Amino acid sequence: MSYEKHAWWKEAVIYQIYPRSFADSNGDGIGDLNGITAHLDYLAKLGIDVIWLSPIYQSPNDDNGYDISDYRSIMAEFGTMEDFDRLLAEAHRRHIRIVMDLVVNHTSDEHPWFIESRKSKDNPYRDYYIWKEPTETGAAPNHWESCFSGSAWQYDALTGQYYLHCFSRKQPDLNWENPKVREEVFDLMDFWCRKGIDGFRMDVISMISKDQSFPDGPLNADGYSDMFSHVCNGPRVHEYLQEMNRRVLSNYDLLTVGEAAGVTVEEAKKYANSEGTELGMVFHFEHTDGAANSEPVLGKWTCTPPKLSYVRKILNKWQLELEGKAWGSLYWDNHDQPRVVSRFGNDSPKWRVKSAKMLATVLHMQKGTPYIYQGEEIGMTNRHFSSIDDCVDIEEKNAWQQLVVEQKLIAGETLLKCFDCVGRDNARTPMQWDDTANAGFTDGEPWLAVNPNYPAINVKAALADKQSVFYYYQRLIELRHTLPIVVYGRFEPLLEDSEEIYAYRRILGEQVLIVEANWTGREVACPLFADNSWEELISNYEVHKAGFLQPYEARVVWKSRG
Ligand code: TEU
Ligand code: CA
Repeated sequence: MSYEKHAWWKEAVIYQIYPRSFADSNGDGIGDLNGITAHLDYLAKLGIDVIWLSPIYQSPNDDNGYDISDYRSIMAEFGTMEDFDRLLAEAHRRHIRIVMDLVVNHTSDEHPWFIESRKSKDNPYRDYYIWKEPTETGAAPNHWESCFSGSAWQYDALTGQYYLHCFSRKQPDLNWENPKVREEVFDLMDFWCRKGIDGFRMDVISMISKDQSFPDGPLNADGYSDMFSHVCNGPRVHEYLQEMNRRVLSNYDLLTVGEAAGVTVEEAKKYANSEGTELGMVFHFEHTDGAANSEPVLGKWTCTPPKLSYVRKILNKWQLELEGKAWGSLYWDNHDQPRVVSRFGNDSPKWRVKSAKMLATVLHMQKGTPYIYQGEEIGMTNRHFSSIDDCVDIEEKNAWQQLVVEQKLIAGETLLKCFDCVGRDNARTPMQWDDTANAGFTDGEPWLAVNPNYPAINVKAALADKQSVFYYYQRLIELRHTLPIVVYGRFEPLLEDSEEIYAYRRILGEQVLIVEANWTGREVACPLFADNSWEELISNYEVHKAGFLQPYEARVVWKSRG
């Protein structure tokens, strides 16, 4: 049976670890590398093939490691390079690969390159970053808004210029137009490849080429203009990635996934093209950015869960458009997203397990490489924020300062409710290992409060319950490892107008696999696509009702047409 071009990462299931919140081995309340090593057997039991580590490099942690001050050393709080070498060796011994998070759109302002760059206009490192003169009135070069609120430009009095930071002011953007910057990046990538890592997740890689005219645009109600169309998928981004591929990636057998803010399907066909001249795959954000907010100034801050038709239209489009042209990634959760069972499912005690399994089925039976975020496999949920003091994420704190305190564009309790629904801290509460103090995450004081529902939702309870979300994910992973149709089968949508059922077919040669999932908490009539001759592969119900799907019921059946 001929499949498209084989690659190990097309058949793999990836598990993302946010090290700060995974497991603390030394009682300082902060997760660390030795904590991960101590839990590798758990991940081997789940059956995952790859661990994607969120950044573990030296960082002042303005953005929890996404602000790097030394790419070649391990963050002191996470451990030492010896701890990393041990983690890598222990993971490989269990046939688990390690993918690092490459953050090279920007560095920390405490990186030696930036410390030099800001010293003078003629410093050799000046052009490692993006510096511009003020306007005649002394204002910033344009009205671009940072992803973390406020101006994307920071004035530096020492040399009387502004520098660009698409994220926090402590995350100055690197100037990729400068061939020396590209050289430095390729060199640090090679350093980690020579250590034996197995790939990179590339942070906001779609933003490394900016429109060099830095054009301004119409102002939003908050007085700033959107920068995304001028910094995403820029004029030289594919040139840079093809150079990166030639200089580094093509020398190793790596998984590469680009976190591509603003990527469209058309652009994805370039970033993740089947000829392998750039990256293996990309993350898009169309389904997680959610329905556009009715209040533009609120941007992502909303509590309205996207309707099934909205989510299905997007996921089906990506399935159909990439077919045979590029490889895709599949995810609901990561360290920037709310917990999927709270955002798209139902995290009430009655329906949490059923809806978590339904969501997992919808995603993991699709074509592409699936990503599981720590805790998703046991159905961890969002937590409740009772005050802004509960929040530690820079994106949330800056939004509060601008929208509530300075501009008074939204009431505090309204924005706090939005943090409950979509704030990034939801994904960063410590991993819930058992029902002992702090969910077994630490013997110390956790850096971020543990979700109070940990006594009921934790790994120990999940491993003791054969009907848990954990064993359901384990079975989904096993299906992907054993049935080529799950990896390589062509995707065909079904019931595209339903607001209740997500259904689709996968076809490989004579084999057909059908997925039916009730997205709602109500029993719904479901035209069966399969008679009793079909074999059931997995379901979150043991007993079915012919012609109906029970609340949040998901079923996968298959047969060979031969
Ligand atoms: O995220 C980039 C990005 O687009 C996110 O800021 C996302 O838009 C937002 O958080 C969700 O609404 C990457 C990292 O994943 C994120 O953790 C970092 O804060 C950011 O880049 C800067 O490095
Ligand atoms: Ca620790």
